[in-house]
Amino acid sequence: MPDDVLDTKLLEACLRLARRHQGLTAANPSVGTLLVQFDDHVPIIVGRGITAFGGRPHAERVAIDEAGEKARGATAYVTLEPCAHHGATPPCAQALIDAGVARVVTAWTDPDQRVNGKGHAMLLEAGIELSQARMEVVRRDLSAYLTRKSHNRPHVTLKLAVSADGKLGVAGKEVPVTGVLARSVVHRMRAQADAIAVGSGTLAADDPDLTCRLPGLETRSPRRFVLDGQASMAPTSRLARTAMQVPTTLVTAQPVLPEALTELGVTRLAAELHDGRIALPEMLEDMAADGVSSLMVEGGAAVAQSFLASSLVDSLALFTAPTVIGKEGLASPVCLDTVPNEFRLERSLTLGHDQLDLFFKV
Ligand code: AOF
Ligand code: ZN
Repeated sequence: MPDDVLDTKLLEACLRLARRHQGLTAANPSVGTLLVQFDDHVPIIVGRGITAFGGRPHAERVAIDEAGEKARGATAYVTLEPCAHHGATPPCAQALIDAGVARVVTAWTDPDQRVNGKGHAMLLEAGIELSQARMEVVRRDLSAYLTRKSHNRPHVTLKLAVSADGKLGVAGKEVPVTGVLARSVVHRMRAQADAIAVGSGTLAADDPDLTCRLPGLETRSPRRFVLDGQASMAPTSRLARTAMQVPTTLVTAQPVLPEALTELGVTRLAAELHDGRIALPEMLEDMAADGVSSLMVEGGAAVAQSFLASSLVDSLALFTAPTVIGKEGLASPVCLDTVPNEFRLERSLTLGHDQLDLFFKV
């Protein structure tokens, strides 16, 4: 196998390791590291590391500790540039240098201002051979972290479930559009997101839970945000009643929340209004500052339209169902044949009678 192909395969193995802790490393990205010795081009893995639960220790430290003396002369494969800063832990670039690693292969640069090329520079200065692969699949996996660090806002996924006649549902009542398989995929997406947002109209019409109810993943429900300029959330709504179990925040221009909501544990995120609507860029900046790296937007039509119109959608999860809703339905801002040009189809899945098309902004 040519060496560059082997490098790619080993970075892909690091990526699979990193996925095990995705969503479990707080505001830190989940990074994967392999320390590899070569016996006549045959790789022998001497150390494995994943960013630990909660974000520390970092992946490189874990791998170096496992390898011990075998790290000397090894090649380190890392999904993200090793850190260069003295934060809660000493710099990983220095740890790799001290461990006597001969070569480092990374898959993406760390945009954290304290790193951003400095980790790579430290390795080169120490005489270590460095290869930077810039793998697209790694960028996808790290997209939440990269978006927050580079743009100061969470990565936004807009989820829409559209009927065969291009409708999202009916105003004021809950109408199931997709089937049970599609719904489990939505729950898995929720488990992978830090937060979920809906408009107050969706809340009033559907009284949703917005939790992950997949067996074994019940504790992975994201934080819930309701875009509710007037703080009109009913204290009897499911979200309000379960706010003590799953953090629930009203994004509102009202200076204080009604006491009934505060008593139930609902919190407030102060919003600015532009033309009577919540200013999304400022809201996203506040969410990012609060550690939200990935946000799933689940409805309704007006909220979806606002995110699209502000160019704040990074990926689009478009579920299409054979259900026909009819004239009284609310038109979806996007259907399969009207996806804006800036989105590229990444993957299509058949889910029973429904279909999921996943798009990423190019
Ligand atoms: C690495 N390896 O496994 C991870 C890194 O608060 P600290 O000190 O833990 O630093 C957080 C930063 O560390 C984070 O913003 C990112 O730049 C880097 N994450 N770096 O070398 C890792 N998770
Ligand atoms: Zn580090």
